[in-house]
Amino acid sequence: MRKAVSPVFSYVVAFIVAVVVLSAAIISIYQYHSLSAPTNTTSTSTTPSRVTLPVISSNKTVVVYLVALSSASTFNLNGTSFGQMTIYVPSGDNIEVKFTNQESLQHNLLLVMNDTPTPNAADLSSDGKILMYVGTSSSSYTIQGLSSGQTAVGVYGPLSSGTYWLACGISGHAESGMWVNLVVSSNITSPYVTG
Ligand SMILES: [Cu+2]
Repeated sequence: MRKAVSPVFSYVVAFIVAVVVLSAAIISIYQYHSLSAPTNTTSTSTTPSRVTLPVISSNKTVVVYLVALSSASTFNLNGTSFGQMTIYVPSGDNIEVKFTNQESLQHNLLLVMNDTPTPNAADLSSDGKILMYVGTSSSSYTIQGLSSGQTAVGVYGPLSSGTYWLACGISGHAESGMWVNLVVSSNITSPYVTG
């Protein structure tokens, strides 16, 4: 004999399912809106992971620390990949990048004024204009970088308004995800990072 299911039990199950579905819908709507929100100074204050960056006020230099972490995927910067991190800097400021490689694989860091949304060439000079070489040189950046445990520092500026990447220049590394966005705008009053 099949045991009859109590109507009360059925209602409870239906209620739980409804709550789960509704929660998922609310979360997905919230995420959609937070991703598509226009970038202006009033809406970005709601971004959960917004962190203020240090500035050397005497020479308007924004200091950025980037690390190729050994604990994350091979092609990461501070544990992020594929432009998950975005750095916002006021127009006219300088940027000082301190780059450390913790990985066994060599990595370097280039500042690129990009003209494509994402890196899609093995050589980053095909995707924009390379402005700075950290931990490498203009003649060897596609093959050579810092060894594990090394740190290098680069300073560039003043930055003009536009979009840039900080990305590894070794062939294929940026295409594999090793890049962060840098947005320079006169609408930004103090530098910060999200992601
Ligand atoms: Cu690399």
